[in-house]
Amino acid sequence: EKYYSVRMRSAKEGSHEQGEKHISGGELLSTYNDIKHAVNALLEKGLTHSRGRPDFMQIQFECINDPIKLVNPLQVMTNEVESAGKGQALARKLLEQAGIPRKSIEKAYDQITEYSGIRGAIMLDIHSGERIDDRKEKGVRVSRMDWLDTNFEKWADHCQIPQNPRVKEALVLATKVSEHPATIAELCWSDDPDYITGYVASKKLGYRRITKLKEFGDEQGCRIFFVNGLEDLNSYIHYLEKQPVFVQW
Ligand code: PML
Repeated sequence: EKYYSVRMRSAKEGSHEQGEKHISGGELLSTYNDIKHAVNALLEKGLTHSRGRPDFMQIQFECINDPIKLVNPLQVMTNEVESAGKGQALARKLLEQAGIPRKSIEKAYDQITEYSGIRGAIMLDIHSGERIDDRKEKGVRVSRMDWLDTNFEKWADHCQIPQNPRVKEALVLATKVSEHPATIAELCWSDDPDYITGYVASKKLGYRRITKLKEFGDEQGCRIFFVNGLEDLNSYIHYLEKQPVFVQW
């Protein structure tokens, strides 16, 4: 069956220095008959957001010609922490366990305020700790991935994980990203001021949720992919943006 990538992004007019402010985004894969439903789901998502009311929204769909790759979801574990400080300390420890040299983790954290102003994801080399993508303020937007609701619900039931669309989306993205052999780990937390849980994910460690990685009210999000042995940056970015992936349990 033919599938379509359906994407949404919304933004708000910013101040002169800042340009527009990103509000929200969304990615779905849909059959032709379901496009109406998909567009509506993304419209709903973009209309109500804690980051504010959008002044601008774009929803688009396009057909996918490449075969869709099926991947198993990462295993999920939740770590309860008392404070953002403890959460970030745990995140660093997990990144080290995933195979990133401590020096590079420290270097990444030295730049973290700069990185958290970026809309999409950024890539850091695990040995140098330096940013290696060339996407500046925009970063990279991972796209063309989804998980069919019925299959997700069965999985959530079985693993006793609440059927939260935010967790689903983040897990789908983390699973796709971790599937590429150059990805060593991902570090992420939301730019939603009302949502403070984030995660470290890797093929080796699974999807490790951390219940507090920032304070409520903080609108700085973060999404970093730590990569190793990248032969071709463009083909890695192409995988993230274009390779269609269905998570399937
Ligand atoms: C986001 O909302 O932008 C990212 C959310 C990451 C954490 C989701 C979870 O609770 O597992």
